[in-house]
Amino acid sequence: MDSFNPAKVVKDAVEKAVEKVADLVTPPVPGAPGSKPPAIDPPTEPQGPLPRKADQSSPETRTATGAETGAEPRAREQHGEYLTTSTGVRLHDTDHSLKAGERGPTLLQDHHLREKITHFDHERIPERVVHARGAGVHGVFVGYGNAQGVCKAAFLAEGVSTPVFVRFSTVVGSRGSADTVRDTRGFATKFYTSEGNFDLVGNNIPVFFIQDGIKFPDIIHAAKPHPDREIPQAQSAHDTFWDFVSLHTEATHHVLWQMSDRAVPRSYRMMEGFGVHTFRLVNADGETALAKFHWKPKLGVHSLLWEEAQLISGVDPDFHRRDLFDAIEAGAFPQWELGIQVLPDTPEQTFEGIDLLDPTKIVPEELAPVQPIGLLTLNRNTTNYFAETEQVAFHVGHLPPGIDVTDDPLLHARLFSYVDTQLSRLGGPNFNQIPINRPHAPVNDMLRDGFHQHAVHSGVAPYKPNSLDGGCPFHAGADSGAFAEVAATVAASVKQRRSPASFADHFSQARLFYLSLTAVERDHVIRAFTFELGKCYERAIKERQLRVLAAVDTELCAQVAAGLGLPVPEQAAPAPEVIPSPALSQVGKAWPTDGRVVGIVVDADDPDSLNALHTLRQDITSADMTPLVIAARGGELADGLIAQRTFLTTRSVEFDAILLAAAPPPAPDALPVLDAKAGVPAATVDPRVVLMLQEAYRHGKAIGTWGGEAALAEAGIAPTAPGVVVGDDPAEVFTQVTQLLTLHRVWERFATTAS
Ligand code: HDE
Repeated sequence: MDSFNPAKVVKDAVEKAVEKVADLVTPPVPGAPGSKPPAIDPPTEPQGPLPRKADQSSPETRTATGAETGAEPRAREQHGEYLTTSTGVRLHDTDHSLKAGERGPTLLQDHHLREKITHFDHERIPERVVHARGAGVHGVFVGYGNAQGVCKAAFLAEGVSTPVFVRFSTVVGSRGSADTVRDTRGFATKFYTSEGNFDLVGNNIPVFFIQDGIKFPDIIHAAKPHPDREIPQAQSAHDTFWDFVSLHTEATHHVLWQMSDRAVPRSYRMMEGFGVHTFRLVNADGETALAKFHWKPKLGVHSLLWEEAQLISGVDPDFHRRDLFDAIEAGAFPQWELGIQVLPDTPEQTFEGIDLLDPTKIVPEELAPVQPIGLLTLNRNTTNYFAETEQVAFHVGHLPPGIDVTDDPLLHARLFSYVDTQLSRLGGPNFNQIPINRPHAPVNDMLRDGFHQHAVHSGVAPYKPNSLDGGCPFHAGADSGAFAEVAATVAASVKQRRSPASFADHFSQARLFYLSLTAVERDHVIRAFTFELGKCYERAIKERQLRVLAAVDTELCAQVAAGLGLPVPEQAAPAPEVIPSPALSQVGKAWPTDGRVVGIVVDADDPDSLNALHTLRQDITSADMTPLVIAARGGELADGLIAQRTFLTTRSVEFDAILLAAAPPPAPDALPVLDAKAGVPAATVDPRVVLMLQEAYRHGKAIGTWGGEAALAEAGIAPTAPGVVVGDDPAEVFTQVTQLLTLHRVWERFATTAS
């Protein structure tokens, strides 16, 4: 690897990309539905469509064959002042069908009615069979240039800026399921490189359930809702899932991750991403190396607590989407460094005894450091969810010259699946011509016709060899940017349905992961197993899974067994010796706080508590965080000061930290009959505020106050408790709370049971 200076390389290119959005007027609180607030009276004057919001973008206006059109991005949006049919004929009425008289039957000749209803009937396309629930945004990737020694891909060259589209997702749930369920998250990136699209279709967990793609339908059928009743939705806490994984022990390492905090991220912005498989990199001299891809979030890796995740599923099922869109709208652009672990391309394809073709194994960072090779900045929201996020089609076979696949059997099944699935999902073979999928490199294929063909191909000879079209298109040589498969040796072998013996180790890395966690994180794993198995009906399945846990760690097994009220099974063989990898723990480091949400509780009737708020809100916004004022009632509380939340509408789980400007007395609606949350006993302070503080405290969140000590007292929180800041000056209190936020949670508050 060449030496490099990320700060220097990125400075120009990212600032240049971000400059493009400098005209963004950051609204005080993100989330406005449109670019202009509506008037109360219905509009009467015809006008063209309003401009889109400043934070929004859409795919570049490329042709279906990748050429620049020079057209404005809005050229693809609807335009004109009047309602038309889909063929541009103006309409004078879309509210009444054409009938034989006011009270008569509807006429078959009403072609506008038929067009409108027929189109509506076909608005839905099949949701993704896995990863149906997702959120996509636009961004830019800038290469540091230091990877060129091992990889010739042009987008990794120093300072090269490449547009990207990223889609985050959950795996198990349907398109309308909640965001904060316990699940693996997808992290799929489409790089529109000058050499064609590169799709890095990864997850936020570095290992997978299965070693061979032929088992994918089995694990997914087991994880999806039971086929008879179609429940539970978006959950692994049910019998079929645990039935499968307890029998199929190669899933154990992934299951350990899924029962850890990684499976309930605080935000998409705070997740790592992993390519999972080992890829093969090629440099300009044709030399090869093996590599694993990592995305490292600049904000660190942080998670929700399980209770928070459950509450949020009800309070705000769109929590992760909203968080991503709001952060981008507020200008707190999330960033990740792309990193690679570079490993020698030896004939055995192992590293330090780890089989690199086994996707249930990691290479600990302590053995092979992750070297940053570029920076991803997500800076634009989508303009239309369906056109962009629903229609984006990733494929692990979209590879630029310089990046090739290895013989990982999981990867090979994926190379088949991703095109195949688009044929039914996107309705035909031309899905790469949909705007969000169009490459930014010239397309000169000989694929022709098919449903929804957008290209208008010229010539008469879409075959090779030909002379009628002048022999075009020509093959490219490696020196003219062709993708050429690495001539890797395939050992002469016997055709068989078998895995190598090295794939048989199912427990050592599961144990390595568990032992790499801090005590509080291990506790969360224990509770997650107890919760999920506790939701299973069949005792035999729980007992079988306990046997698997015994092979991972006796303490883990014993604690889960105790929670389930079941006997602790004998350990069949001594637990494998492993060396923990501290890099796998999330706890203990300080990180930036951009995009965090700070709730400020005020007394709407106490002008003193409102005075300092204008400056405080400004301070919070300047720190790239979002302040939300919480009061007994909505609307304007003082001059220009709006309450974004009320005690009725909010819950502690919306906030990363809570500031108390007062101890507001019970509001008129503080009655359980009007708001069930008001059932918390309280005397002088609104019970919803007391509940909010108790939850925030229990969830290890920072709490700061100047003037709200009485509320702390009613919530039973000592002013000297860890992570509680009491002062006179709001700015000073906020500064200290920010310090606490850098650690994500006040970890001292958690008593642990794991050793
Ligand atoms: Fe996928 N996967 N997958 N997968 N996957 C899909 O493709 C599949 C696997 C991943 O935001 C599908 O377009 C098979 C591993 C992500 O649009 C489908 C196997 C990893 C996304 C498919 C795997 C992933 C998908 C469904 C076993 C992490 C969402 C719709 C061999 C490295 C992409 C679609 C998006 C989506 C098949 C295993 C990640 C059916 C057969 C391992 C992030 O083609």
